[in-house]
Amino acid sequence: MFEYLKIEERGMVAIMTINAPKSLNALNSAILGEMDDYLEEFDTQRFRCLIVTGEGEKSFVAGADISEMAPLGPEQGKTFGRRGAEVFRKLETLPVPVIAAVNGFALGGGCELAMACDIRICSENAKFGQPEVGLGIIPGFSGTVRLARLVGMGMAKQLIYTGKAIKADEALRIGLVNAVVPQTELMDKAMEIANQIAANAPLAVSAAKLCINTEYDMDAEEAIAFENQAFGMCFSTEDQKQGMKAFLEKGKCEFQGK
Ligand code: CO8
Repeated sequence: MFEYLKIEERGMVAIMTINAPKSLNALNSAILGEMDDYLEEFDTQRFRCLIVTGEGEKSFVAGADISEMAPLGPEQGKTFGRRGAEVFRKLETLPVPVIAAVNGFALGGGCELAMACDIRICSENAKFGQPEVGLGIIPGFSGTVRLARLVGMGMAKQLIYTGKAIKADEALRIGLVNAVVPQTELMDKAMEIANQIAANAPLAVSAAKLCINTEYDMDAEEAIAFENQAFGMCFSTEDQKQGMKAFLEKGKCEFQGK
């Protein structure tokens, strides 16, 4: 059982809610530790998608815990940053897709958490930003790495250097989120996408995630070869046989993940 995480299971979809609304779900070491434990034990056979959200209607995650960071020295700061970065990397490399359902503030470490997810959707009241330089630090949970990759170098630099937050519609415009919906529809929308993913062949979805993540850092030749390897692997699965058979027989396939 967790103190700061609420875990819900809806069919083949798991929902992880960060539950520290008094501090707007700010991430302290304890929360990061629980997230790490949860991801370490995550059952990728049973679940085909994970949704990450924050408790309440005000905040997804309002950053790393400033009260915990305030007294840190350089080595401790580095350790804290590494802790968050490692947990977020686990999310990014989880074999199943992760959807961030951003239900309010996604600032600092909250924006970085959302960016470690595969897909981001948000409510109309969401606000995104990297306000760290206003606190004398830089984004330390891989925000300088992922923001530029998602929205381009120019916009990433503006957001990080100014520390100014942007609203949901602007986040949509620059490609930081995939969709904006009313707060009351946020989880339904997240579940809709999650169920669409869950209906597909899980080994293929997982291979696609691995390919997209890995090939990003490769040159074109290497990336094409990597994809080809994974493509070949798909033909060793039962899902490929059943999926194509069902298509040819005009039926529907219930993928087994084999
Ligand atoms: N850390 C700790 N406590 C927080 C945080 C936070 N990031 N955000 C909010 N809280 C607390 C407030 O202190 C307040 O507590 P209390 O009730 O005890 O006074 C409570 O949550 C409610 O917050 P507010 O009263 O401030 O609510 P408002 O609606 O007035 O404002 C804001 C909401 C605008 C979100 C405001 O709370 C805010 O600006 N929060 C801080 C946002 C921020 O700067 N986030 C970035 C933090 S730095 C970071 O994330 C770095 C990540 C990389 C770390 C690298 C490691 C070295």
